[in-house]
Amino acid sequence: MHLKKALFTLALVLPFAAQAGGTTHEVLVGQGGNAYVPATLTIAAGDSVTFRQVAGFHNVASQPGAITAFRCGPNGCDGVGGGNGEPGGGTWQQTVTFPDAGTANYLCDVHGQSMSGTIIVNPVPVTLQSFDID
Ligand SMILES: [Cu+2]
Repeated sequence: MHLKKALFTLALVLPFAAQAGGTTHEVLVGQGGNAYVPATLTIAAGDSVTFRQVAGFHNVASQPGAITAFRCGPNGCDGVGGGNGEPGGGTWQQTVTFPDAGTANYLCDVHGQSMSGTIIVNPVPVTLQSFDID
């Protein structure tokens, strides 16, 4: 009976762990000049980031070693539905999901290192609230 209770508790807890990710965050592109705001954003694995250009002529391009590779602009993202991540003007937004924990540094292909940002992806904590096996 105690084993059954433990299995039941696990079944209740795991769905909550799976739902811990999935939040969508926002980075403003070109806010206040050639900048990303916030320049450093910390999220959880499974979360997404919407890059939303408000002014200027930019894109977002992950750098080598990024935990998730992406290159996005007004025409979409490289390798996604025929889009491409070339820089452009006007207002646009693209959303990137980060399934794995790690770090993704990115910059603007037009402005280089003077316009760069970092996404820090934390692992999703798994907490077992009750565990009881005899
Ligand atoms: Cu730029």
